Parts: sequence; structure tokens; C-alpha cells
Amino acid sequence: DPYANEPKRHPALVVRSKQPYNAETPVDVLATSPTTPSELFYVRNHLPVPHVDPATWMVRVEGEGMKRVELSLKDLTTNFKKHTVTSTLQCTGNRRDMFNDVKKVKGLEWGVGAIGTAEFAGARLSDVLAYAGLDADNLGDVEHIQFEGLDSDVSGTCYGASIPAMKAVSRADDVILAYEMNGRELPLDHGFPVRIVAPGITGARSVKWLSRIIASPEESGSHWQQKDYKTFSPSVDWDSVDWDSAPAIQETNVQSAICDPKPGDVLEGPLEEIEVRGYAYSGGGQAVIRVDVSIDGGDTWTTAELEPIQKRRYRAWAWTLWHAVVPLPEGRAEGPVQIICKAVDSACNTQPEDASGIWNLRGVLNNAWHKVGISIQ
Ligand code: MTE
Ligand code: MO
Repeated sequence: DPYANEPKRHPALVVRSKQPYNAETPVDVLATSPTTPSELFYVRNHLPVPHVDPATWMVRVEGEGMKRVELSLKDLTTNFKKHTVTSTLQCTGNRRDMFNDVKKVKGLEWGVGAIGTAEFAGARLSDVLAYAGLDADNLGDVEHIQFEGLDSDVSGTCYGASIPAMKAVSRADDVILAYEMNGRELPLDHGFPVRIVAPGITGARSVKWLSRIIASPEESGSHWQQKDYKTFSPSVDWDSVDWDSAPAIQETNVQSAICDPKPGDVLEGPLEEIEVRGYAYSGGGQAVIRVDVSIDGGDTWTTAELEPIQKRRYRAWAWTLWHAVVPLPEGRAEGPVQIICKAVDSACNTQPEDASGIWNLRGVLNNAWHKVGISIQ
């Protein structure tokens, strides 16, 4: 049984599949902690968790015009400067469940909790690539940096992904070979002993249980780079899909969600206002500049307080938590209320009103206005 050695998990995680193990962060935790506790951080595994001996672990670095280098954990921690990045990771399928209201999609039924933020620390990928001889100013034919994980299926095929080489060699993009999460060694589920953390890029490219780094003219040939984590028009279905016709998702769109109150909550009335909390995040390092909340279907909006206000426009790797106090119009002190939120990022991108125009067969990148129905009694 390849799943006989799975790690112990926190009972509060919201399990979406057992084998492979996939679970969300409980929604109450999301909007209250700027960094998600590691034991409650969402888990997205495609395969059984590999058990790696940190004493013998090595990452192999190789590729076009580079010498082949093997680095141990000790090499990474002693020969490379430790770099700390507080980054959000979001699964490409976060909020997939709502797409099913438009049309059925294939995939795990993620709610709003396939996202989290942690303080990761490790060696910069740019430093490791430079050490192996890759010239950041002259990449030659190298377009992509591929990663492989130690988790594999019965045929021996391992998880893999790649990111654009420009991102990998740029110090400003803060991609790291992380060996710490929230000040401690990585938990087994999150890639022990070393994972990639690629801030601003969809979670699927932050390869866990890292074993190889390859500089190449080509993207990763893995199933997850080539035939998954891509988006298509709502008219493309499983019979007509041409996976090669779409690029692999890297940076992601602007996102926000309401975490408190929760769907179905009953608040005790009479009330003059409702307090609403949630998170907002955008890919590519774009900051969240505004979150709007409505309780009248979008006729009027209350602008939320952002925590923190992100001053770094282009390297905003972590989400923004927000809260809003929304006044209830007179005569609406009882009955059902639908709360809506939407965010705007520093490129002035915002979220679409509903999911029908962004529906895609794989159910990725749902960033439609988030709506939560509650009632006052
Ligand atoms: N890396 C390996 N080796 N195997 C995986 O299954 N899943 C990816 C990515 N890296 C995965 C992986 C996906 S789809 C996501 S969203 C993130 O890891 C999730 O990271 P987490 O489980 O630490 O939250
Ligand atoms: Mo993911």
C-alpha cells in the first residue's frame, strides 16, 4: 500500500480526498491569522507522501551550459545565504466548488480554503543556478527552469513543473529552495526536507520534496504542466480540448473571499451593521489596493479596511486580510442577507461578477465575486 506511511494530520483540516490526501484550511483560521499555522495549512498532494532521509537527500542541478551540481541539505544551509519570504500559496483549483453551479467540472471540490500564507526560508534559486554556472545575463536557449519531486506513481513517474527562467534567475522574484516554513523545518506534507516556493505563481509550480532542477529550452513535460492547470473557453469540453493550444498557468488573477460570516450563519438581530472579514490576493506580486463589500446585490459597496496596506506594488507576495463594517439599510434588520466581495489589484484588475464567462472544464482560477448567504433573526 503506497499510502501506508502517510503523516499524521491535524483533525481540523477539511478533508477533500484521503488518497492522495487533500485538505483545506478551516475558514475561521484563514481570515484571522496573517500567516497560516503550518499544521493547518492546506495540503494538495497528487501522490503518496515520500519519506526522505535529510542526511542523504541531495538536489541535482543541471542543464544547458551548466555544470552538473549535487547539493546536500548542509550545502544549502551553509553555502548559500538564507533568504526569508512571506508568501501566499494558492491552489489553481481554489473555489472550484462554485463552478459546479454553472456546469459540472472535474476535480477536487475546493471551497475558499485551498490557500494559505507562510513565512518560508531557504536558499535563493537565483544563487543556486548561478553557482551551477547559469549566467543570468545571458540565458542562451534556456527558457524554463524545471523541477522534479520525489513523489511518484506506480510507474515511477514523478511530480514535476516548471517556471519561466526569467523568474527563476531574478533576485527580485524571490524564488527559493525552502527548508523552513514558519520558522521550523518543513512538515512532511509540505515537502520535507526541501521544496520550491515560487511567490506570485500558482501553487502547482512550487514543487515539494525537490529532487532535481533542470535548466532547459522546454517546459516541464509533466502531466501537470502539459495536461492540467490550463484554462480554456467555457465552450471547450473534454471531447474538444486541445491541451497544447493553451499556455501553462503561472501568475494568477486577483482573488478575494469572505471567511466570516460563513454560509448559513444566523446572526442575532436586530442589527444595524454586519462585520465581514476575508482575504484578498493577486498573482505576479501585484498588491491588493481595494476590497469592496455589498449586501444589496452590488447596488452599493462599502470599502473594506486592508490589513496591512501593501506598499510594495510589485513584490506583494502575501495576501491582504480585510474587514468591513457594512451598515444594514432600515427595514432590513431581519431575514436573509447575501454578502458579496470583490477585490482590485495594483494593475487595476478586478473580479468578474459571475462564474459563467470564466467557467473552464478543469475548474481552475475561479475568481468570480464571492457570495455568502446568511440570515438575521
Ligand atoms: N509538489 C509535489 N512534489 N507533488 C505535488 O503533488 N502539488 C502542487 C504543489 N507542489 C504537488 C507539489 C500543488 S497543485 C499545490 S497547490 C502545492 O504544491 C500545494 O502545496 P501545499 O500542499 O504545501 O499547500
Ligand atoms: Mo494546486
